[in-house]
Amino acid sequence: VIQAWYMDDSNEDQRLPHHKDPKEFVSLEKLAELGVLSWRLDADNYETDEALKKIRESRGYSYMDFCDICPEKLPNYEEKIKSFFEEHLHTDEEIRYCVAGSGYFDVRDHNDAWIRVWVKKGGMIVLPAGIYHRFTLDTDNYIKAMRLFVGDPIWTPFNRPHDHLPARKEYLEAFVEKGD
Ligand code: KMT
Ligand code: NI
Repeated sequence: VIQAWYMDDSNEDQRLPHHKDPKEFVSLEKLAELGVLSWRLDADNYETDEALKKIRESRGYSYMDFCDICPEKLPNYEEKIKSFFEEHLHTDEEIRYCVAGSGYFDVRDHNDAWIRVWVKKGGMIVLPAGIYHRFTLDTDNYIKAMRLFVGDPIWTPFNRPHDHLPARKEYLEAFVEKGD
């Protein structure tokens, strides 16, 4: 339910997979080194799922809502789709649990290369505070994601460059090896 790979650098439709030729996959362990955490959960039973409950309790994810991304349900759809795909960071974790559909969360690696993380039904990911990233739907054009947060949510995106923010500095100190 979660696969990741390095992206090519073509300017084709953002909803296409953008694999390199040959394909270059990225392991979940490598993602974890960048601070990107992931789980596989039972999306048909999220209301009663003990595994989800444990993650929420241990990480303090008290807030929860859903984001349904389709033209009928998301106000200002076209505008939002565009802004999700602007490279940005947040001052807090971005936590998304895909309960239906699928989408691409692109994250920058240590060398500023794009890694495309394909999250499908049952996949949950945490992007750490301060990582540069962006989001797009894939060609299926639909995702329903649970959004989690520690306390009152702050969704503000800071478009790149925002390197002076404490969250950015702390991210680099925590997850980018010295001298890399
Ligand atoms: C974000 O912050 O990029 C989003 O909320 C995208 C939609 S969540 C699948
Ligand atoms: Ni974001």
